[in-house]
This record gives sequence, C-alpha cells and structure tokens, in this order.
Amino acid sequence: MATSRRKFIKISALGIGGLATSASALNLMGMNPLLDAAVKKNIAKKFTRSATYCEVCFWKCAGWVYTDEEGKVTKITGNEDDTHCNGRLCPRGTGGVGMYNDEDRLKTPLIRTTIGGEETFREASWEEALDLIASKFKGIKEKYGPESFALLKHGSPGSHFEHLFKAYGSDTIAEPAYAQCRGPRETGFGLTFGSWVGSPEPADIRDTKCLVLIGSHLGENMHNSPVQEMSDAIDNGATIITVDPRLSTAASKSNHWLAIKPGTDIALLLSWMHVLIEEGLYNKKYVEKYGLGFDQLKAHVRTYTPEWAYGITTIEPDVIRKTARVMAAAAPSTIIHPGRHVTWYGDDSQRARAMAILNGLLGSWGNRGGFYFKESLKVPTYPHPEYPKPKWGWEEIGEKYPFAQMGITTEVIKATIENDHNEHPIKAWMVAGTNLTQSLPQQEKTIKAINALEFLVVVDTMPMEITGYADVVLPECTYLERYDGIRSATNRNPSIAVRIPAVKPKYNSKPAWWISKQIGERIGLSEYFDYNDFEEVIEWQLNKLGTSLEEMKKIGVKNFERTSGPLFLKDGQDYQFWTPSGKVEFYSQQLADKGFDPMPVYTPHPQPPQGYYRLNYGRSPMHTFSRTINNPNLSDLKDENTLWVNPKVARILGLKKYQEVWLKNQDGIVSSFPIKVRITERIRWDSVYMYHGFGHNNKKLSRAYGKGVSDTELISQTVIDPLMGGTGLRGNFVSILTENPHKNLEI
Ligand SMILES: Nc1nc2c(c(=O)[nH]1)N[C@H]1C(S)=C(S)[C@@H](COP(=O)(O)OP(=O)(O)OC[C@H]3O[C@@H](n4cnc5c(=O)[nH]c(N)nc54)[C@H](O)[C@@H]3O)O[C@H]1N2
Ligand SMILES: Nc1nc2c(c(=O)[nH]1)N[C@H]1C(S)=C(S)[C@@H](COP(=O)(O)OP(=O)(O)OC[C@H]3O[C@@H](n4cnc5c(=O)[nH]c(N)nc54)[C@H](O)[C@@H]3O)O[C@H]1N2
Ligand code: SF4
Ligand SMILES: [Mo]
Repeated sequence: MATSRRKFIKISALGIGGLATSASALNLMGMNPLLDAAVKKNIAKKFTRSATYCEVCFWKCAGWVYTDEEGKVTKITGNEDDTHCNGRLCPRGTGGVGMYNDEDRLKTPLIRTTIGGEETFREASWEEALDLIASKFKGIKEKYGPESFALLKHGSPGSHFEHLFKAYGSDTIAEPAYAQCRGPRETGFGLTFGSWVGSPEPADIRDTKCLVLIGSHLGENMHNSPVQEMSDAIDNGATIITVDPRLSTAASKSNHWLAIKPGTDIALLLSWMHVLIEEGLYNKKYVEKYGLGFDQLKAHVRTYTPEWAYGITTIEPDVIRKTARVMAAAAPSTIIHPGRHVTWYGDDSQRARAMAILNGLLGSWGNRGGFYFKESLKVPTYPHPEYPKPKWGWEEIGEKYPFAQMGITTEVIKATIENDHNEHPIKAWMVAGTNLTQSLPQQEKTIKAINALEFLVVVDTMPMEITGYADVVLPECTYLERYDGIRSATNRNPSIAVRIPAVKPKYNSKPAWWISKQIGERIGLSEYFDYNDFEEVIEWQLNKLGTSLEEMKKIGVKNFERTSGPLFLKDGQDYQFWTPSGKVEFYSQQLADKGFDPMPVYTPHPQPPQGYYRLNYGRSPMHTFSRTINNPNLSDLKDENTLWVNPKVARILGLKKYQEVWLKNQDGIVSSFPIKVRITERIRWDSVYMYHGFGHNNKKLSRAYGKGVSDTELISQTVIDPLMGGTGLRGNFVSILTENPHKNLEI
C-alpha cells in the first residue's frame, strides 16, 4: 500500500546494520578536544590550498580551502580577486568546513526495506543502489514516457542531474528558488525592462546615492558583495530608505525606516509614483527617450495620493512625500532594490512591476548608482549528442501561468497528486539538493504527492527530512570533496571560478557528476557522458575559454574584460530595451493582452483575525535555510530561533522574556516544538517574526532536532501569483499558546 510504504522513516530507526562511527573517525572530525589541542599546537605545519566556490548559499563566493599535511581541512578563506566576495567570506562561508566535518552526514547509499513489519533503511553498495535506480528510470520510460520522471533540485548538483534528465528525455524540472523565491521579480522587471534581474543582481550599490530596500533585509540576508557594497555606500553618505514592518538590521542603519503595514507595499509604491509625477520630479529626459505609456501611468496614479496610501499603509503622508523627494534628488543614482525572496502575497509580480516602474521613472536602469548592464561569459558545452525532445515538460505543467519562465515546484506537486487522470502524470522524482518538505509550504500536499509516487530517489549530503521519504538515498560528498561545473558570473565584468576537490570524499559518498554518469551509463546514455572524470570536462572548457586547469588551480578566479559595451548608458544614447517595444514599458501591452492589469493595482489582503498575528519570517545571518542548522560550526553560533513579539502583545498575553510558547495557525496546525519569546519593539504589534530553517524533526540531525519552530509547517495558506505561479507565503496567522498542546499526546 502506497501510504504505508512511504511512511516517513526517521533515519534514527536505522539501527539495523548500523552506521557505526569509529573513534578514529571522530578524531578526524575534530571531535576529540585533546587531539584538537595537539593540532593547534602544531604550528609549523605546511598547508596546501585549493580553489573552490562556496556552496553554503547561492552567492557562490570563490575561496581557498586550506588542508594540512594530514589532509585535514583547516580553514576556508575568500579569494581576493573574486567580485562576489572581495577576499572575505561571510560567517556561513567560513563555517563551510562544518559541512565536511558533520558526523551526522549521510555515509553510504540506503535502500528502503521492511524488516519485521517495520519500514527502515538498509545500507547498500553503490552498485546495488545505482542498478535499482537505473531499472526505475527504464521502467518509468517504458510505462509512461521519460517526462513522468521529474527532477526537483537546487544548487550545484542540480546541473549534473539536469544533464542526465535532458539526455533521458525529461524536461520536467523545477526548483524552489523560482516559484518560492525570485520568480515574481524576474517577471515584473522582465515585463518592464525586458531583462531578468538574475543573480547576482546588477544593482550598482557601491556607487548609489540612495538605496531603497523594500522587504529586502541585506545584512541579515548575507549575500556577500551587496552587504559589503551597502556598507561602503553608507560610508559614502548614501541615503538608505527601508520599508519593512520589522526593524531589520538594514532598517537600523537607514535614514528612513518606513514600518509599513504588511501586505500594503503596492499602495506605497503607487503613491511614490504619484508624488514623482505630480511634483514633476521624475527623470523627464529618461522617460521621454526610453519610456512607453507614461501618459497612461500618469492618469493611472493620479488618485493615489499619499493621503490615500496613509490609510492603507499607516505611513504618514509627509514621510511618503519626503522620501519620494530624496529618491528623486539622488536620481538616477537611486536603486529601488528588486529584493530576492519576493513570493509574499500572490500579487508579487505586480509589486515587482511597481518597483521596476519606479526605477524607470527615476531613470536608474542603465545609470551609475542605479543598475548596470551585466555581462557574463558563456561556458562552452562539452560535446554530446542532441537532447531528445520531450513531449511535455515544465512549461506544459505550468501552462496556466503565461509569464512563468521556469518550472513551478507546486505545479509538479499537483501533477504528481493527480497522476491518474492527468495529461501530464508524474510518477517518479529525483530530489537533489533541496529539502522539499521544509522549503515548500503546505507540507501535507508535498507528502501526499510523495505518497502517490512510484519511486523517489534523494541525493543529499545530510539526513534531512526529505531523505526520510525516499526509496533510495544517495550520499553526495560535500563541495570541498568534489569537482563541479565552472562558475560563470554575471557581473560588472565577466569572471569564472573553479571548484577543485581539496580532500577525498569522506565515508562512502560520491560527487553528483559521478552519480549522474553512472546512472546515464546504466540506461544507455553513455555517449552523453564521454569522459572518465569531470576534470576532463572542465579542462576542455577552460582551454576553450583561453585558460587551463593548471592556471585555474593556481588563481581560482579569472576576470575578463567586457565585450558588450559600457556598463551604463551614455548621455542621450539610443538604446533598445529587450521589451517588445524596445522601450521601458510603464504600460504593459503584454499584460493587457493576457487579461491582466497593464499597470499595478493595489488589492487589500486579509488581515489577522482577533487573537492572531501575521507570521513573518526571514533569514538568520548565521544560517542558510535548513541546510546549515546542524552544521557544528554554525549551530554553535545560533542553535535555535526565537519568536519576535511586540511588547504590547507580550503585555496583553502576559508573555515573559525567553518563555517557551507554541504556535497554532489559522487552520489549527500546531508547531511541533516550542519557541522562546523575544520581546522587542523591532516588530509591529500585528505580526510575529522568526528565522526560517529551524524546527527540524529528523532525530538523526543531532544538533538541529527539535530546536525552535519551523515557519514552513505553519504555512498552510498560500496565494498563487496568476502571472507566473509564485507561491505567496505571508498570508498565514498564528496564535500563541502558553500551554504545551502536545502534553497529553506524549507517551
Ligand atoms: N517557509 C519558507 N519557505 C521557503 C523560504 C522561506 O523563507 N520560508 N525561502 C524560499 C527560498 S528564498 C528558497 S531559495 C528555497 C530554498 O530551498 P532549499 O534549497 O530546499 O533549501 P535548503 O533547506 O537549504 O535545502 C537544501 C538541501 O540541500 C542539501 N545540500 C546541501 N549541500 C548539498 C550538496 O552539496 N549536494 C547535495 N546533493 N545536497 C546538498 C541540504 O542538506 C538540504 O537538504 O526555499 C524557499 N522556501
Ligand atoms: N544569511 C542568509 N542570507 C541569505 C539566505 C539565507 O538563507 N541566509 N538566503 C538567500 C536567498 S536564497 C534569498 S532569496 C534572500 C532572501 O532575502 P530578502 O529578499 O532580502 O528577504 P526576504 O526573506 O523576502 O524578506 C525578509 C524581510 O521582509 C520583511 N517583510 C515581511 N513582510 C513584509 C511586507 O509586507 N512588506 C515589506 N516591505 N517587508 C516585509 C521582513 O520583516 C524581513 O525583514 O536571502 C539570501 N541570503
Ligand atoms: S555569501 Fe557566504 S555562504 Fe553565500 S556563497 Fe558567499 S561566503 Fe558562501
Ligand atoms: Mo531564495
């Protein structure tokens, strides 16, 4: 029976067969304090350094991994020549060593089995696990077609498996970094300027005179170079305007903090447009030369006065006027930052459009201190036969959303649940580098989809929650132990960086490129993997780019000259934007043609009912999502999240500092674990706030289990962006329970 077969296996139940950790292994992992002290004393050691780029988050800073004579990884530092980090890693990047050292890592392939009526995993050899996976690839293809095998991925392993899936004939590919992250801003800015914002964002923060952050919390969001540039901009006297219902770190460094009522940003943006236009402060030369539909926009925002917006946003009219004037005075060196995790309330592409339009009115796109024209180098494709053409794929699955530009994870979930009477039935998944049950809302649905699958293989480095649902778990080695694709960065100047293994894979773990090739060869796709080692692929590509593996091993990063022209527009220069009209589209005919508002409109969103508070969440500076919570170095810095509560709310509910509470959301879902209260004026009274990523429920994560609350488990209501299918996550409300609701259930 599918449901029981897919029962979540707490890998802790894995006693059978045992994954014994030997004493000598513990020593190697720096777990033995005596040995640690001995190592510290041994200062005369010789160190080797190898080039890498960081995998702790997706900024991909280039760095150096130092190993000592015994092959022990001692530290990771930033590469001075890298524009992503300028020689400095963030605390998470420095803590990357912990990913390698974590003794809870997945150690060997695991296969789901039943012993004495109990489901568990047993250890398996790579041969056996890969043969089983290959037989499933073949079986799914024969029975349903290759399209029915989906790849859900994130990070570096993703590209290796994407190659395998495309060679196999499946384009059913999606990642949470689109529909639960950046998707809406790419649509909103794309419709306006004709190009994606992309990563890294081409915001010229370093030279800006005015940086406007709308729910973007740089400084807690630790993306490296933008944080450095923001700090330089502050030193250079730039004005920072932060719109955030919470006093974020960025807000605390701002000249203006606009503590907006959550969910009302579009009203503020429209009234800013109103002030710029009514007071004649917009960039007339830029708008005349490059803009399209200004007159319609002018008519559209005529009634959106600051007084109108005040009633919605709670931001005083004179503050709205004043900040609009500050932005205009600094223009075109003003950045209305596009943000990054922008899937909030379901009208997110339209909010991103409003932000893009504001940048257009200020003339900042293509001007110094605004946004630069980015450039990257195309890494040549290692020769392989053409991919077969799938009959359907991510586009067909997401066809309801005309402006989607990548696979929508939640649509993959839907197509998996309804796989009996669906044109696009999904029957099997490979999950690589994404902890889906923690990164997708409505956990119940994700689990329902998993139960409907015929086969699930998970490739991860850690026994994360998602691995507990797998039929086969494959242990990938960490980024310090493997080659990966060349990092080609889109930046002011193009650059490339390499990842070279600093140490051999620990335990019985393997790199994604190897796993992908092994599966490919077993299913008759050898010609797509025409190399013995991924080193050969990189070497071939580097030669084509005019360098070599030998050179890159020495320098790690190579910067190239621009070839696409200047970073910014010249005064009065003719320029074709990549929109259908070649102009900055204030009015979007593309949207009108598909029946959407051609210019952004404010729509009210539900407010918390009596006794409930909006569940607000964001980044912990010391962690990346759920992936680092168990990291020995980083959990040392922060091992649980807290619940930010306004003093007024604390008074009403009689809450004390650090008191443990439980949360119950509007649908009756109760948090699995308690969370400690942090009483602070930094959060509005209508919301509570917590860091995302905590509240792990897999016991095998010895440091992370049961620490704090998972925001994801409380997100059961979502609002879908009708333009591109993004998942609005911020419409959930929680009440605070002071009594343990699980007390009577505990055995
Ligand atoms: N509730 C809620 N949901 C969110 C967000 C939120 O703030 N709140 N944020 C959203 C955003 S912005 C994003 S981008 C997504 C991120 O979503 P995910 O990418 O799913 O985030 P992580 O939790 O970091 O999961 C990464 C997984 O990859 C594994 N991993 C790490 N390194 C490697 C490796 O080298 N190889 C392999 N094979 N696996 C590896 C980790 O162990 C972990 O299981 O989540 C989105 N979902
Ligand atoms: N340390 C660290 N840094 C990271 C990551 C990480 O995991 N850890 N993840 C990276 C990734 S993938 C992403 S996508 C980015 C995400 O980072 P960002 O895009 O900067 O931020 P968000 O997580 O969307 O936003 C959180 C902020 O939005 C505010 N907010 C909530 N509701 C509203 C509202 O209605 N209006 C306004 N104006 N503000 C609101 C919150 O109070 C909070 O300060 O961070 C990146 N950087
Ligand atoms: S910002 Fe930090 S965690 Fe992200 S890639 Fe750079 S060093 Fe690593
Ligand atoms: Mo993200």
